[in-house]
Formats: sequence, structure tokens, C-alpha cells
Amino acid sequence: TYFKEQKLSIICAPFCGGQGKPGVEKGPRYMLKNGLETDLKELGWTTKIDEPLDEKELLEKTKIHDGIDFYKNAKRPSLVGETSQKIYQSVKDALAEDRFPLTLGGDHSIAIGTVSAVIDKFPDVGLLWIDAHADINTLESTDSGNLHGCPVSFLMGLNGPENTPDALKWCPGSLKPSKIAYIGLRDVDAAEKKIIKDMGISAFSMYHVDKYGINKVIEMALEAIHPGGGNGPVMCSYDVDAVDPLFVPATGTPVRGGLTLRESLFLVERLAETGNLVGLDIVECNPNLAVDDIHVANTISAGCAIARCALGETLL
Ligand code: B3U
Ligand code: MN
Ligand code: MN
Repeated sequence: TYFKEQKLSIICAPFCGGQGKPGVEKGPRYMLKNGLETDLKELGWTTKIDEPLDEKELLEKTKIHDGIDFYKNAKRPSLVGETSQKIYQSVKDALAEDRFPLTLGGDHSIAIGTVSAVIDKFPDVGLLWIDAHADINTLESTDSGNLHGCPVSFLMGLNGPENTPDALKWCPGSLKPSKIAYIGLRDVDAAEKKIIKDMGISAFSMYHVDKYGINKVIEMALEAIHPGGGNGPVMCSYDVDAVDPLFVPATGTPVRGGLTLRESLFLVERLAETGNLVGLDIVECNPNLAVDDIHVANTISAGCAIARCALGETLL
């Protein structure tokens, strides 16, 4: 393990400006209300909660930025840049204190901050991006203009300095294609497929999960980011829409045919088993999109279970 003591920071990232559906900013609050901090303490972690963002103020700002904060087709680049930089600083602070950074979203644009901070501390880190979507659209390729569909392109520096909004220029953009592996993909835009192919990024879609089984896919993904045995630091950015909407219905862009609840938990249990996990994001829980209370409970409890399993719950 990369952490001397069993300490962690729970970093709350209640941000919804990387997409268009309000409610996703409620993720951190709902997960904490579900008892996540107590549960992690019971696993032996010394916890600290970091709230670098003001949820209410940010929600107001998001509305104000609507329709005025634009960069080409991309929506609210200034707000996304400014917010993800705050999250970047929080993750850096956690790592500087030798604390495991667990970041609760919010939409997936906040991973521009989390992953950048983890790379600063562990330059050879491999990134596992668990998602139904590839989130690698560039400012050129995005159709929706939603920046939660673009974080990987910023992490990799694909937009180029001259084409990066000012508020996102802080992002080092140094992530190498060989250091990324996707698991769970099933809704990828044509332009994204081309980028993934051209850059040779490892991508394990649901097809591969069915073909090889989840354990083999995880091992292939680890080998891809750390050739020669799959050992080395791993950051996991977990979009809950990777999980099938039967189990996680309350999310902004559900896609059927996803990971079963057990596959989605096994994935992080397997990462915990390696002892190489150095950071985790759990993003895109949106309680507003639930049809009933059972939908909220299922979604939030799945998000919390991902965190607990990643942090050792099921290791005996
Ligand atoms: N690729 C599409 C759809 C999408 C990406 N991420 C989510 N949805 N959650 C886009 O908007 O870039
Ligand atoms: Mn997604
Ligand atoms: Mn995502």
C-alpha cells in the first residue's frame, strides 16, 4: 500500500455544471447521510471531511453561468475550470497529509481535478475509468457541449494550449494514453471511438466483460496500465452509470446492459486486494432523477458500497 496509516479524506464535490441536470450536486450529501463516514471508520479508517465547495452558492452560479459561460460549443468552461481546480487542491492536500483521497461527485467533470492531483503525487499512476461512457470528447468533438463528457481529453492535454479555456489552463494535461484503461463502456460517440483507436487506449466494453468475465478484464486492464505484472499505483474514477440502471437508476445518462451490482463491487474489491489503489472518485449519483424512494436508496447505497468495497470492506 502507498499510505503509511489508514487515513482518508472524504472530499465533497457537489457540482452539476459539467452537465445539464440539476440534482447531481446532491450526491455527496446523500452518500454521507447514508452513513458512509461511519461505515468507513468501522473499517479502520481515520476520516476527515473536506468541503471545498459551497453547494448552494455553486448551484446559483451554475444557473447564472447558463448561456453566458461558453467556449465554442462547451458549456460553463469557466465554472468547470474554477471548480475542478478547487477539487484539485483538496486532493493535493489530502495526499500531502498521506490521506487516501475519496472524492464524491457531483458530475464527472470534477475528475479533471482529482486525477491531475493524483498524477502530481504518483507520476506513474494508471487510471481506471469505470463508465458507460468514454468522457474523452474534445472541445472540437463534443456534440452535447457537456464538459462531463470531456474530462479525459483535458487530462491528456488533447485540446492543446491554444484551444483550452483560460479557467482550465491550470490542468497539466500530462496523462499518457498507455496509462488509461476503460471498463464498462457501452455508449461511446463515433469521434471518441476514433480518438481511443488512434491513441491506442485500452478499452474494455461490456462486450469484453461478457466475453472474458470481470476478473479477467480487471487483470487485463491492470496489465495495460502497468505492463509486466500489473503492479503500480492505480486511480479509479468510478461513474455509477457503469452499473446497470436496474441497480443504479438515479443517474443522468443511464444506459441499459451494464455491470451487475456484484460485478461493479467485485471490481473495486479486486482493486482493494491489490493494495495499489491511491485514489477513488464516485460520481454521477443524481437523486432528482429517481422515480421513487427505492430508486434513490438503490443508487445511493450502490455508490456507498463501491466506496466501502474499494476501501477494504470485503477483504478478510
Ligand atoms: N458522449 C456524450 C454522452 C455522455 C458522456 N458522458 C455522459 N454522457 N454521462 C457526451 O455528451 O459527450
Ligand atoms: Mn457515464
Ligand atoms: Mn463519466
